[in-house]
Amino acid sequence: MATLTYRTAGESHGRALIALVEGMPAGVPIDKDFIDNELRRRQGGYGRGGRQKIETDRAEFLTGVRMGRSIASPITMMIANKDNRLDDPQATPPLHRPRPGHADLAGSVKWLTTDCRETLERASARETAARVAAGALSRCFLRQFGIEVFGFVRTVGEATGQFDVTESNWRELLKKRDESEVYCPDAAADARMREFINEQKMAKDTAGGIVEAHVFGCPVGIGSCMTWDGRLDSRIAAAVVGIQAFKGVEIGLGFETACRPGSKVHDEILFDESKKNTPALGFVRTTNNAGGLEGGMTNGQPIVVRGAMKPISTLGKPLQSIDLNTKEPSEAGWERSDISAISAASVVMENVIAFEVARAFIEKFGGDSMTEIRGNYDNYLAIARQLPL
Ligand code: EPS
Repeated sequence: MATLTYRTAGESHGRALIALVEGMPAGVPIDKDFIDNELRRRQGGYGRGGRQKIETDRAEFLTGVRMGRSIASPITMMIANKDNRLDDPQATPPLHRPRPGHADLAGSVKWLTTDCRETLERASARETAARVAAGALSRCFLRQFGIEVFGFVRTVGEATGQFDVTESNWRELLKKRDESEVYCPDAAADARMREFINEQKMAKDTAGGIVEAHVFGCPVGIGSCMTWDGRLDSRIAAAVVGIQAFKGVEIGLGFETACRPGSKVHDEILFDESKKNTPALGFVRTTNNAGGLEGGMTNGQPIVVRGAMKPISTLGKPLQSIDLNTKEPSEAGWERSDISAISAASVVMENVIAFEVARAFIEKFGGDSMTEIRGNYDNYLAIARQLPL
């Protein structure tokens, strides 16, 4: 049995993006429409640039799937780039004026060139299409165990969506999110967010924001407190900050926990016999400030994660920079870009979190096929319900 992992390949204006997923057990029904819908959602949102009008992202399965099911061999998905011009020097001219905030300066020096293009092509957030494909694929697996992920935009500028997410209202909120242009289920906040993004557009500036994701249906005990990198919160944090332009991550109450006394932070434990047959095994909390993770393990409550995305670093009114060839002052370069990609970022974050949950789930209930994993999962819950043994 292999560990569930993924790698991506591809440049923003190369032939295609590739996601290679290894360790997916045999027998997972692959919902290609769901994966393509996540790719479509990633392309959407308010404040996006011209590229998304060119592309129609779809996952083409090259390997690992037979008649709609995984067969345990590595799965390769390809997302073709219509705007594919990397080998045309006229269409992709060198860029010598690094954009503050982008990978341009550090990457050019690192790879010993003054042409930022070779760095920016891979650093571009277009690569997140491949991450979304891998994450959405992992959700085909998670769904078999009733685990679902819901992501949305919480804050843009001064506007913060005013709503609580619960296990009973999230599907309703999801409908509202899908009606919102910014992917925020609070219509009033959505309007103010659009206004803020419009203001940045007029000012030739850009906008970031805060995105949030909730994972429902995890059984108690995924992840481990035994090693730092076995902790599910550490993996989720790495996956979130690993998304282009993300600068911060919070789990549950996050930074706010540092400012409160313990009695106002920790979630008191109750037992509800009527919920004994759920993946939470009947353990109930009065609050969920821990965001579903204690000791790096799921505790049966929903996992709650927030990520902070900085504003896009390609500004219509460029910031001060230098020309790498002359070291003379110069305005930063300009490339076609977005005013805001916060809506897309919410889709990326929910999918990379899903992948980490699926990876940890397979580590715990390991098996080569869905049948074997299902048996291990059911057996674990049955034994856990009988505690003390
Ligand atoms: C993106 C595609 C890119 C950018 C954006 C995200 O396309 P292009 O550079 O051809 O316009 O719009 O990338 C960045 C924000 C970035 O900093 O590189 C996409 O598909 O998400």
